[in-house]
Parts: sequence; C-alpha cells; structure tokens
Amino acid sequence: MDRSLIGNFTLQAVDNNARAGLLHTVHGVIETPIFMPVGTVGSVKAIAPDDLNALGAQIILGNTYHLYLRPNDELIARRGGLHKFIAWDKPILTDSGGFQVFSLSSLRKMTDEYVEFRSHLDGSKHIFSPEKVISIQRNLNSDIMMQLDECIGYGAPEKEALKAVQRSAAWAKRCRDAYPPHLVNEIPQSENAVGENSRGNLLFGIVQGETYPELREMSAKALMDIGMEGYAIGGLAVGEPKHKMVKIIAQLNPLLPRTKPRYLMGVGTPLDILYGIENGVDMFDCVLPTRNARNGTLYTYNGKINIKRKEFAEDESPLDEHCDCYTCRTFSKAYLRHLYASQEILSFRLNSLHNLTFFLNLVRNARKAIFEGKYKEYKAHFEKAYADENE
Ligand code: PRF
Ligand code: ZN
Repeated sequence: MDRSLIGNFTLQAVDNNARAGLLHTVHGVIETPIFMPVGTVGSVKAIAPDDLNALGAQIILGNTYHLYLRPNDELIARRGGLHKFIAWDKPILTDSGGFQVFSLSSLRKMTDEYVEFRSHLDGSKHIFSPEKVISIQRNLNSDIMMQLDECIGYGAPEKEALKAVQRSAAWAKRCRDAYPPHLVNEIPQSENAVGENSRGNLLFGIVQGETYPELREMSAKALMDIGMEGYAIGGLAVGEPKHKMVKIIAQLNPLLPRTKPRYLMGVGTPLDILYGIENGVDMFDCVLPTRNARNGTLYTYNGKINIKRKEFAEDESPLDEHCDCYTCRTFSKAYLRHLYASQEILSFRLNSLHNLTFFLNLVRNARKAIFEGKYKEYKAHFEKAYADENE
C-alpha cells in the first residue's frame, strides 16, 4: 500500500504500460517521461544554463557526494541554495551520494548506521548517514532528494543482496523520519512555486535487490510502507545483461504505485530509455550524451556516428537532418570533425548541445507518441536504427 498522501504527480495518459504525466515541484512542473542532464558538480559539462533553457531541459541532476566535498553544502546554503549558486531556476534532483561513495572513494567502512569513506579529492575521512545526506540535500535545497542506499554490483550472492535491501529499507525510513511528509506539505515561499499542486521538496526511495525478483518485491513493498513521493529503481545498469535489467523493470511496473513517479537511475542508452518507458518508467538520467559528446560519439535519428571518421572530412551535410539544435542548424559534419580533431573546446560544447537535444527529443517525442497511442511504432524506429548498439 502506498501511504504517501502527497499529490505531487498527475498521470495524464497511458499507452499500454507507457505513461505520460506531470511532476509538480517547487521550481516548476516537469513533463514526463523526462531525461535529466547530469550536472554532477553543479554544471552540465560544457553547457551553460542559457543553453539548457534553449534545449528545453526541464530538470537537471546534481550530486550530494561531490557538492558536499567541494565546495560544501553549507557554503552553497549561505549562497542561497544550489539553484541560485549555479543560476538555474528550474528543478534539480540530487543523488544521495551512496552510489558515488562506492564508485569513487576509497577505504570505505559500511555499518548499519553509516558509511565511512575517504574523499577522492584529498583522502580526507567523512561519514554519510541517512540523516546527514538529508541535511546536505536540504542545504542544497534540491527539489527531489534521494535516500541513502546501498548499491551492490551485479553477481553478488543473494544473501549479500538481501542485506543491502534490508539496509537500504532501514535507511529509507531514517531519511523519511529526517524529512517527514508534513515538511513536504509545507509550501515554501518561492517566487517559482507553480500552481496549486506545488509542494515542498520531495523525497524518493530507491528499490534495490540486484536481479532477484523476490528481493526486488520485498524492497519495493518496504518503501511503499514507508511512503515516498517517488520510487527509483537502483542497482541496475551495473553490469547485468540487458534482458535481466528489462525483466526487473517490467516486474516492478505493476508493484509500484501508479500515482507516483518512477525513476530508473543512471540509465541509459536510447534503447534502454525506450524499454524503460515501455515498462512504466517516468524519469531517467545518464552521462552518456555529454560524455560521448566529448569523445566524438554522436547520436542521430538513424543511429550513432563517430565524428572522427575520415568519411566526414569533406561532408557538407548537417550532423542529423532530423535535429533542430544550434549545432545541426549551423555547422557541417566536416567542420565538427575538424573541431574534434583539433581538440577545440568548441567541439565539446557543440557536440554536447546536439547529444543533449537528441536525448531530450527522444523522451519528448515518446511523450507525444503516448498521448497519440503510438508508442510501439515510435519505439520500433529506434530499435532498427540502434539495433547493434551495445554500450
Ligand atoms: N543508487 C544511487 N544512485 C545511482 C544508482 C543506485 O543504485 C545507480 C545504478 N544504476 C546509478 N546512480 N543512489
Ligand atoms: Zn543537433
């Protein structure tokens, strides 16, 4: 049962299991399904807020782990919060830091109480507890806060996965207690508060359980008993085969409350996103568009290309005939190849603008297709164009 009483999500249309909705936050309403560009340290790499607005980005992601270590959440609070600090007045979601502690820091010590780690920047020692990551995220004033969770890698024995599920559930409860529903319902005095559905900042739980269906179900139910404003699916895209990932998402679809947003963390490729939407997921984030932009891998309507390739040396055509971004409206492939070969900073920027446009259009057009009842046909095109994609 979903105990959360807060009406922060409106389901507008469904097409089979694919959903279109509105997610209400203090800093504005987000149209779902949505892709969230990643701005780990408070900047989407090579892209200014003006550009993000031009691309139609509706929400970006920040990171508790990074922003706590540098420049520190208290400094950001003194600057008026993360929105003001980075000059972005639309919604921000922050990851809780647990996942980054695993992937970036060293010398971790994990107990049921907290995780102790050393900074990847200077080796200094720190502790994240559920209460601490809520305090950091409240200092940042992120619209969507994530619970502290434990994400174990693919291939862990079931006993270990069970322990992580139990620990993550206990931590979800402690995050909820540190940020109870009455605080969510306190509508803050923000000049950006939009509409009567606006609420305070939201807290999302994270479903873990590796690829064990019973553990996934146990994890989802524990979170729903606590009551969250949204439900994330964590612990996927960490090395498991694709069909196992899709199977877990499909399994969770009927279990999670229909009236709350679902967020598939750190996913993914265009096809992963389309499979997620097909199975009831509303929100996605991934570094792929920006990271790949910087190494010359560009997404187009007809598949991925590598701008390095010699065949583009004298190609006058735009990168993607179907794209309306600044890069595609203005420059030839020949010039983009030259900028890349010369390792010009402009190459990062133009390629990132294009790739982000591609991912934002991918979900924007998926939303349109859901309203029209044509999601299956929409997905079919990309299944063909991206048939041999495997990264
Ligand atoms: N937990 C958290 N952040 C995450 C993940 C997770 O499991 C993943 C897994 N794909 C990405 N980011 N807190
Ligand atoms: Zn483009």
